[in-house]
Amino acid sequence: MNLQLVSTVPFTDQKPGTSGLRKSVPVFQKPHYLENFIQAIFDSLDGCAGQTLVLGGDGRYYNRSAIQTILKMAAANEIGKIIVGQGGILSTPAASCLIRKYQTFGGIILSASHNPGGPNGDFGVKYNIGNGGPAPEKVTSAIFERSQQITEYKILSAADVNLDRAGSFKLGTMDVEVIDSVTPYLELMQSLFDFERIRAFIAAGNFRMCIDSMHAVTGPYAKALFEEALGASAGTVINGIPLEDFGQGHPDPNLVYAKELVDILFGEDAPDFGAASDGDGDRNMVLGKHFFVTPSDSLAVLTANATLVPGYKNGLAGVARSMPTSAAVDRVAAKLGIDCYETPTGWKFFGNLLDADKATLCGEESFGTGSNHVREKDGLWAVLFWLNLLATTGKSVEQLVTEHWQTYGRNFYSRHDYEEVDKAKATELMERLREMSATLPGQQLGVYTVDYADDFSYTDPVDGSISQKQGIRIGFTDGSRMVFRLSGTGTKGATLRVYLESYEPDGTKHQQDTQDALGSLIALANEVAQIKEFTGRDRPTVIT
Ligand code: VG1
Ligand code: CO
Repeated sequence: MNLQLVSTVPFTDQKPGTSGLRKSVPVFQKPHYLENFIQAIFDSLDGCAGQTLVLGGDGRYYNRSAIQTILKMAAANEIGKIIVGQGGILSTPAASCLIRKYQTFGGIILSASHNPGGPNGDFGVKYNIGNGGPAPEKVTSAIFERSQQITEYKILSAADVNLDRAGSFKLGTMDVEVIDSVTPYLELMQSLFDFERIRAFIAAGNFRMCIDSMHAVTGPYAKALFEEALGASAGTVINGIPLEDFGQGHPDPNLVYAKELVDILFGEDAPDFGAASDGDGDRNMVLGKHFFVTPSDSLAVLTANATLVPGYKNGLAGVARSMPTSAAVDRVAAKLGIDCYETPTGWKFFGNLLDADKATLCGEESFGTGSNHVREKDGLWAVLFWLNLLATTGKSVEQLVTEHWQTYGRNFYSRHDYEEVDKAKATELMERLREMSATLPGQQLGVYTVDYADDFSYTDPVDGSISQKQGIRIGFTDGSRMVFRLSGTGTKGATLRVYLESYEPDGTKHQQDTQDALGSLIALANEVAQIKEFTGRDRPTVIT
């Protein structure tokens, strides 16, 4: 085995987005593309020689070969040890769990999350720091800067290693430990939730559920949790075998892409509870019988009832939500007398708040919920949290949510995505809104009066770092709001996201359809942003 120094030139497009570097598989397969980015990570991590890293991915196409490359590069870069998931597989929350459990220097997670997989699908690489969470912007910027100066990378010329069996071996002078991550993840979940109670609730026989792993990474974890540890019947987990192309599906747990599950929960003789997770296992969608829980409401309900769950029985230090997420949780925080933080989109912004114990639960409107047990959002954790609440209260999902609205009022909420639109036009649309925002406050737009309008800027309360241009928000005097931003995870053209929210305190109006309740706001958003003119689309690709 010998060390090779390979000459290379920079790729200009290696700037990480909302969650790591995401590109199509053919881009990652270009000679030196993956290697450059990995070398840039090693080069920008001070003191990583001799240290331990966690490595694994969501099992999508190219995962296995990328892991082999990264192992050989890690050995050549004098990393001390790599803990790698069996078969190269780790869900994102399980990777975070391992980094924390073994107190490693950090970890490399290979995932493009909810983006489709396969030879023409997407792939991604993300670096997580020692707290188990996504690297903050100062680290990702340093990696990008390094990638722009790179002239060579180091790799060991060695045969591929066998990752399918748990065990330890050497690669050059580096230790490699292949582990099954299901057990440590299961143990962490058992430390937070009342498994006995949930088990008894399921065993009583009046409750049925369906968990959709969407052919992605959560299958083995979900089977171990729900069918084995909690005793749900075999077949409770559907699409539970991880496939490299996710069965040609789009592993995004929402009403459009998780159609199979939605049809079951909204069909005849539907089960009482349904949930789905995404490609890498950090997102969740929760459904009741004929009932959809908006992720923003899910965060609010979990917050309001957190003390019913053993892991949170002493209450929460605070909560945090991303800016476009609805303000439903703010109302709960106010009632509980705890702080509520508003961060830019992306889990990396929650890390400091969790580390400093300013927030215990966090959430995003994009089907992401989590807590201080790891530093990533965690899909199965959210499912267990809901099960724990159902078992403890004996109430249905629908009852828990509608009673919540009666107490706090309802934040009607919807996101409209315009996927794969022209990038230059979408940028123009955003620039126009940015310029307009200065003059909007005080103006009358239809029936609405603008209270504030800006491009969201965030100052981290822990380290003072500032993140600007995080999305245009236009708030109205009646408490309703619209937000516009461009996705930082897409790989084709641009994706415009429009977030719409209004508040309804009157309990007799809570049963309206969301799109109807938001109808006039939706029309206004289309008009204000001239969406049709800029995108050429007269309707969104995905509505959630
Ligand atoms: C999207 C979501 C964001 C989430 C991010 C990563 O980002 O909106 O809330 O944190 O995906 O989630 P964007 O920039 O496309 O809006 V995952 O499950 O893809 O790691
Ligand atoms: Co994900």
